Amino acid sequence: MTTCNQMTTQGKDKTRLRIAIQKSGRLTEDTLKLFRSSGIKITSNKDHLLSHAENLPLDVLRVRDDDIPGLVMDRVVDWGIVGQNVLEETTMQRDSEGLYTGYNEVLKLNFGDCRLSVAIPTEQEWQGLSSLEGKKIATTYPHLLKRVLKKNGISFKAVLLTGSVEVAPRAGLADAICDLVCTGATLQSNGLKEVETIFESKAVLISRDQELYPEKKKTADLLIERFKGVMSAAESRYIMMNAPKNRLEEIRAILPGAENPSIIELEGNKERVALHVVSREKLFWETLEQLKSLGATSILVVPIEKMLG
Ligand code: PRT
Ligand code: ZN
Repeated sequence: MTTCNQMTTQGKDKTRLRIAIQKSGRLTEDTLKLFRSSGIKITSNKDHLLSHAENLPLDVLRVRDDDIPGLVMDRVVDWGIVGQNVLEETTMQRDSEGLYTGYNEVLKLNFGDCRLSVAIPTEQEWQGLSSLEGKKIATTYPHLLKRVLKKNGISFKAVLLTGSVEVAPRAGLADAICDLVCTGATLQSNGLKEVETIFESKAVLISRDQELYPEKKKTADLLIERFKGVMSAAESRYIMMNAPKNRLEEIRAILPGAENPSIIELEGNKERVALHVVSREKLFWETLEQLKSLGATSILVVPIEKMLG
């Protein structure tokens, strides 16, 4: 186990980039997957607060997600990966306490998507935010909720809960809730309906509001490029097909986000060519069916593992 002393010493390290990630929760698996895909090998004892990358000057601090914005703002770590919901709420909380709230957003990541919404019991009527006037609302995000309701001139009483917010109305603790929603299944199974989204969120990579030492900056720049490469590869596909020469224009027009394709002659066939292309957008079945109707055959769509440049 890492001691506080060790941590302080590491904090003064001018060469190893230090990043805080969620120890165990909804962001953990995707964060570790992003690291793996970016070639970061970390010693994987998840019970240790601090792990070291084996192949890069990078240290990973595993903490509760709520602590991540503060660690970045207090400059204990260089980088953090956290949901925008927690980041925004913590910023407002720290502001109210007069604490420093500086940070930079480095990258929006392609996971952790959710929304903060108001939900009320299914049988109740909803006439817009004014229905919340004077009501008790259970939430983990009192500042985000207050910001929106204040803007709309609505007063309410926040009931602060850090877990199981969705049971509050049934337990008689609140009239409504304001909680994170992804699929909506949790609300539904608790007899609640989503009535208003007040904040959209995804995971972001943030950095401390201070120039990094040159060696750390080198690691940071390298990782930013790799993270971008991993994310754009995740969306991209390599598409191959044989196509009639006289329909090439139409075929190119329906391929989403495709750069200049390679057109390759087919041995013994003057009317048809092989077409290879990287598409940087999501490809739907409908597009493949359209390609087929334009005479394309042997259509192959292959995922891309890594992409640079
Ligand atoms: O222990 P620690 O404090 O680190 O974790 P935590 O329990 O506070 O957070 P965790 O792991 O639940 O979520 C971490 C982050 O993931 C959140 O701050 C969001 O940025 C993001 N995220 C994305 C979500 C969800 N989707 C989500 N669906 N966080 C929570 N939920 C919960 C929500 O609170 C509700 O209970 O999932 C339930 C709703 O899900 P659906 O799919 O039924 O709508
Ligand atoms: Zn948390």
